[in-house]
Amino acid sequence: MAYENIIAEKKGAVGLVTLNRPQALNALCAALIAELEEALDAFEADDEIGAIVITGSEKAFAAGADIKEMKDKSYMDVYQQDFITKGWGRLATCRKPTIAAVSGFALGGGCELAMMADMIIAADSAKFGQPEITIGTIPGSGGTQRLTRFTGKSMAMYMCLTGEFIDAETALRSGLVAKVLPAAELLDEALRIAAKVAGFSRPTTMMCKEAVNRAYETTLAEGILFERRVFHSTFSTEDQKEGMSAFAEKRKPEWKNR
Ligand code: DAK
Repeated sequence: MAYENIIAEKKGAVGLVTLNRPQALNALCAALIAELEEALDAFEADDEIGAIVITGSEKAFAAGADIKEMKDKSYMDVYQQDFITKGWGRLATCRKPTIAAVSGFALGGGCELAMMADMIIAADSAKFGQPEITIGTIPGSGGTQRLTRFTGKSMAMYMCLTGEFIDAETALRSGLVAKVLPAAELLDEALRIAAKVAGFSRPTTMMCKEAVNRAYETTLAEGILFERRVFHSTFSTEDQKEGMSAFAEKRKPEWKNR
């Protein structure tokens, strides 16, 4: 798959997307988002792929939406075109498990893109921020909502109202990222985690992420009920029988993805 603003490649059962617009710190221009949507569609449709990693460069995961591309648009331009909506949420709608591996800047739309992944792992150099306030606007791709759910109100308000960045350790403490590593180890670790997830029963990983994501959409009682029903439904799969039998027989399970 040849693209201009990203690199999409397969690493075994893992689909790897590398944002690749170094001259603009991976600013998320419309062409990049269109390519990202296409690459994610392709990995979602590919039976060989069981998990997806999205990463950037060492200096920047992504420094946000492309400010130069949007600075002169009028309200009517952005409202009538539903500006930069198409493709922007694609990562959040992936059914296969996704990991954002963040090194350097993850700002504005870059931070929002990372938060659409199922988990974020970060290099110790990572800097997360929602600096839209400093350019006269507010987060537009979920920053006020997802960040608040990750970190709670105070940290989200601090980041959105001051535009100041937080470092990787603060992001870890705040629940925004799952793990922090030296930059040189980031991609290998992201690929290791993704390969591990891709090595489990595919339908079960999809059900599992659906259940976790439900926690963001519903009440506790409804979420628990949803989880219970999905848990019950795993007993209709061949892989639940295989997984539990393999445990009892002291052998490794052979997943059928059915
Ligand atoms: N857009 C365009 N170009 C950018 C950019 C950006 N966001 N960030 C960096 N660049 C470009 C710089 O202009 C510069 O280009 P040249 O001057 O060399 O041509 C090049 O990348 C290198 O940047 P710097 O020279 O500035 O590098 P520094 O190391 O000095 O500074 C920095 C790094 C990341 C601190 C700085 O570049 C910076 O502050 N960048 C802007 C960060 C920012 O404000 N991001 C938020 C943008 S607003 C929505 C979806 C998404 C969004 C909204 C709605 N919908 C779905 C509706 C998102 C909005 C945003 O993200």
